[in-house]
Parts: sequence; structure tokens; C-alpha cells
Amino acid sequence: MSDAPAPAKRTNRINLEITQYRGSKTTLCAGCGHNAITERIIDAFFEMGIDPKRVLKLSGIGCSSKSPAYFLNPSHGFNSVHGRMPSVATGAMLANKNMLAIGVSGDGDTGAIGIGQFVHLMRRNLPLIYIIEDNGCYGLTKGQFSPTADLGSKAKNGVVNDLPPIDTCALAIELGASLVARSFSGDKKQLSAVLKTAIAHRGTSMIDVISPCVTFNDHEGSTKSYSYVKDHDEPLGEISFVPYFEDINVEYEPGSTTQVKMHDGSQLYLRKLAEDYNPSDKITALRTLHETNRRGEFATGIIYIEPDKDDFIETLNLVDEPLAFLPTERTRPGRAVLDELMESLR
Ligand SMILES: Cc1ncc(C[n+]2csc(CCOP(=O)(O)OP(=O)(O)O)c2C)c(N)n1
Ligand code: SF4
Ligand SMILES: [Mg+2]
Repeated sequence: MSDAPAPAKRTNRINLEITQYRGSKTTLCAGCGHNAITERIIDAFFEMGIDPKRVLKLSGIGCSSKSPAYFLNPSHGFNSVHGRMPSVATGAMLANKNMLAIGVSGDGDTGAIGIGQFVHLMRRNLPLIYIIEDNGCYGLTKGQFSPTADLGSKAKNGVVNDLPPIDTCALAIELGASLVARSFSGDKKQLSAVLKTAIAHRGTSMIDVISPCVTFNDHEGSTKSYSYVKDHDEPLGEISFVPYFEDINVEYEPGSTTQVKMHDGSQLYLRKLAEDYNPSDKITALRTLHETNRRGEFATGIIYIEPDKDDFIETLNLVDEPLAFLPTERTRPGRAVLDELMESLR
């Protein structure tokens, strides 16, 4: 037997091992983009040193919405009705604003049955990381076109989609989400940086992740297949995320890099690649989405960011203590208070 000591297990800044960030074994198809996103979520929460017990995982219905079962086992979780995750998230965050909420939805769950809830979530800027695992189809019900399927794209059986898509990023920017990003499940580096930025952000982080469905939408003629997305990915720039607990050691040329200070003190450096891109300008962001879309490309990266915008909790001016912990005397004022109020309205 060797006397060599066993290698020390890697722990993060709160002394937890990566195993504490994992979930149950996936039941999704091998090669599904959703599994790769799960891996990035596990790594991002581990590397950011977030206590899983502070995290609330939410979802709707779909293959994508099963994903929260596969990460952060010790966290709180709620699998809602199809398309209704936003209202559950809103209630939960209003009850306990100290939680860090992450919701996983699908392009069908968000863009079809859940579009009404999605719209109001975006305009409220609720503190929530909202991920759309976007495969352009209803994977769970055998691959029908979803509202993000591109006009003219082909289903596996050869049927051509004759409806224009909803661009969830453009919609989210237009409606008021304060961090909007698009990424690809196969781009490990970019997706990790986007997720860490979202963890550091206070407000709605709407992240559309193109996530190919290998079983129903990975063929020629699909614009959400691995090969199509790899060939048409147009990153807006290189993202360097430096968490507040690490020394800042990024070399950049002023003028070619936008520096953004996040809510928690972390720093984001966005180095522009092609044209001049300003991620804090809504008009530029929307124009870029339209232009890349017209060329059949996907603009990826941080598309829009407004780090200081009031979130829904601030807008409502809630008391400091989470509402869930207030004693009954403070949440149900007695008869005398009601009488006084009625008197004041006379
Ligand atoms: C009220 C209701 N209507 C319809 C369904 C059937 N259904 C289950 S999942 C789904 C769509 C899932 O698509 P998406 O959100 O894109 O997830 P994916 O499976 O592609 O990851 C539908 C229509 C349902 N479960 N509940
Ligand atoms: S059917 Fe498609 S979306 Fe669902 S698990 Fe399989 S590959 Fe993923
Ligand atoms: Mg889908």
C-alpha cells in the first residue's frame, strides 16, 4: 500500500466541494444541449462560492424544465405548471428577497404558453436569473416547432416552418430586463462568463442559450442544430468576469474595452471584437439583434446591461426584513389601525 497522502479535494471560498453543487443523474438524451448548460451552472455556482442553501431553483414544463433536478441538490426547488414559473418566482422573491433565484425554462415554455407571464416578468425586473434553453422545438412532446423556430427552417419530417420567430432577447430588452445575453450550450467559456455575470447582477438576467435537441432538431435545414449554430455564431466580444473576491488582473486597451461595475463589486470587461458595440445602449443592442438576424447569424455574449437599474424589490420599497419572517402583529394590523385609516378617508 502506498503511503502517499490522498490528493486534497478542491473546495471553493466557502469550503464546499463541487459534489455539493451537483444534482441527480440526468434523464435527458445523451448529447442534449441542456446537459451542457447544467454543467456550466454547476461550475458557475461553485466557482462563485454561492451557498446552495441560499438558492431557489424554479422551472416550468419541458425537457429543459427538468434540468434543475440535475444541479444544486441542497437548494430549494419548485417545478411549476407549464409557462407559469414567473409568477411563482415573483411570489417567492417577494416573500424572501435574500434568496438567489434561478429559473430554467424552454423556448416553448417561455415563447408559447408562458409568453404573457414572461412579458410581465421582464418589465418588472425581478431579481432572477432566467434561462431559456432554446432548441427551437418542443423536445418533450416530440419536436413540434416552437415560437423561436426560424422562418423557413425544416422539421425532421421535412415540414417547413411558415411563421416568423419571436426574438426573446429583443423582447426582454424592449420590456426592461436589466441584463440580456445570448449564448450557445457548446461555448463553455462564454456561457460560464455570462452565468457568473448573472449571479453577480441584481435584477432580471434573461439568458437565451441556444441548446440543440439532438433527437428532434439537429438535422440539415434546422437553424438550431450544432453545426448551424457553430457556423453562424457571431460573438459581440470577449467577456472577462472578475468576481469581487479576486484580485483584478485584466490587461485591456482603454477604448476597445467596456468596463462594467456589477452590483456586488465584481468587474466585467467586454472587449469588442468587430464593430464598436455599446452594451448599455438599448438602440444599439436592438439594432445589432435585427442586423445579425437578417444575415441569418446569432449575436452572442452580453447584449445589454444596466447594472444600476432598480429591481422589483426596490421599486416596491419593501421593508428590510424578508416578508416571510415578519411576525403576524406586523402583517395583520388590528381593528384600531383599520378604524384610524377609515377615519382618515372621511
Ligand atoms: C398546460 C399544458 N399544455 C401542454 C403541455 C404539453 N407540453 C409539455 S412540454 C411542452 C413544450 C416543451 O417545450 P420547451 O419549453 O421548448 O421545452 P423542451 O422540451 O424543448 O426543452 C408542451 C407543449 C403541458 N404539459 N401542459
Ligand atoms: S428530446 Fe431533445 S430536448 Fe428533450 S432531452 Fe432529448 S435531446 Fe434534449
Ligand atoms: Mg424547446
